[in-house]
Amino acid sequence: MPASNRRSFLKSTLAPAVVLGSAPAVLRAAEGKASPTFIATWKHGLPAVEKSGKVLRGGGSLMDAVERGINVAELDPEVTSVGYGGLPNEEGVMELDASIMDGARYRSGAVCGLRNIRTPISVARKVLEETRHTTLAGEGAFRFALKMGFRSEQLLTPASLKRWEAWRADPNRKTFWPSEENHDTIGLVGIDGEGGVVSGCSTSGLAWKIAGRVGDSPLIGCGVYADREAGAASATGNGDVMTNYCTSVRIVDFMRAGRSPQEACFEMLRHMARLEPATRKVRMGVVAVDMKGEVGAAAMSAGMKLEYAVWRDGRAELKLASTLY
Ligand code: SD4
Repeated sequence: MPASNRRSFLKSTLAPAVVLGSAPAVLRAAEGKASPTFIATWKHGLPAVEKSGKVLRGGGSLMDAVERGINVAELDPEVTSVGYGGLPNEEGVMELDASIMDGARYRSGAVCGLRNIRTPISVARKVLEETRHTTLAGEGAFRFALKMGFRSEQLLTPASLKRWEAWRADPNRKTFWPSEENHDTIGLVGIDGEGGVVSGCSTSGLAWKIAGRVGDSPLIGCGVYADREAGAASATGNGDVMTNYCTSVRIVDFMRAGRSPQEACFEMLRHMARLEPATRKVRMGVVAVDMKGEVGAAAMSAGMKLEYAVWRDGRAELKLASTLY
């Protein structure tokens, strides 16, 4: 049956479902298409995926949807690990990392150590769209952002400044000489059901990090990866550890080999724990989506309590990821 006839046949046989508002998903499934799906890390992922869903439904592209979803967390001063209102490095300066990968085109854009710009994911996207580079860092990334029309703004809120001052004043404060644990990046991955797949990530990095430190979030294959043949993944947690395992690309490769997103997330964490048992105690979590719109999320240890948000068919919900240990 030609596709157009098939569509009208399905529409007529599924008429009651149309009334209930669930027909689009049913129709898509019957036509072998996945429903657009977004999954994002942490509680702040919930308003982010809601925004992504709205943008896609409003006619935006998948790249628009992922970027603008992440912008919600970046611009929220209450989210102290991403964009405006994040926690600074040990010198009291905010240095932001972000990346976005379009798995349909195998193209990505990233910024590292970006200062004074509230929406680093949007700058990362500009790197992808407007240049032939993949990654810009530090001062050059900032000047590029200005050329692209972004405004130079203060990133510290009075609350984040106060927290930095309290940390500095504490003679027993923990530092990254050599190790400290804190976290909470936004990683947001999605498919549009039309073959598009995107992974994006944005963070202020680990609080009180050494100036100039770059985490896993802006590194393609680590913080993000997307591949139209398999799906997409993103990571959150201790980037100094996760970078060594190229977390996201490995999850995508596990999906390519036939694992479900959930199995692929666990397989990745198991792989790390087997190679280096000490990683079992490290805070890290991962999320993934495959091209069918199945999702997965997992954290290494029960101590992490990784919440994640899923958007599908116009509904978003917050869930708690399963843990390996
Ligand atoms: C980093 N992975 O800079 C980031 C921090 C993070 O959840 O994800 N926190 O290492």
